[in-house]
Amino acid sequence: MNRIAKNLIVVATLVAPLVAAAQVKPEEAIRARQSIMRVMALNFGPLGKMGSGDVAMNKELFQANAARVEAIWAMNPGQYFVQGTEKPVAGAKIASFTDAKLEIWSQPEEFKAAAERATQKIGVLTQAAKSGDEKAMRSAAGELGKSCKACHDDFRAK
Ligand code: ASC
Repeated sequence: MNRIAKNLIVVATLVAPLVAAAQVKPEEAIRARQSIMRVMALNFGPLGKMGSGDVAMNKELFQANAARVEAIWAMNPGQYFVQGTEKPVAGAKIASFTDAKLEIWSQPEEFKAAAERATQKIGVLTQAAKSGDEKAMRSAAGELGKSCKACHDDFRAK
């Protein structure tokens, strides 16, 4: 089987349980992933700063934001990187840009692995937040931030 066929199967497997998302229009899919990631950034931002020590630890804020990060990630932004959304939609009121790199579609296994690493780090963050152990909380936020950055470096345009 050639590489393109293989990649298509991987993409199909990724989106198989997500038929509803696959049926949204490209414009809506781009909008959906951008919206989810924007809300993700709003909630992760303070966690990253508490993790690095740039701002003082506020346990309640940390725990609230960590719970939101888990819930937002459960919206599975990856499902909106469907075929046909590699380019912005010309003339669209929304989705007039996308920072998605073509590597998302040419290296779907790597993209999926990066998403799974984030899922794993979010699991650690959730546990740390629940434990209330400040050192574990800071470390988990730092580790998640690294996985955000690594995926953005590979799959998001600068
Ligand atoms: C954020 C944000 C990102 C990541 C990344 C982590 O808050 O908007 O893209 O964290 O900067 O290194």
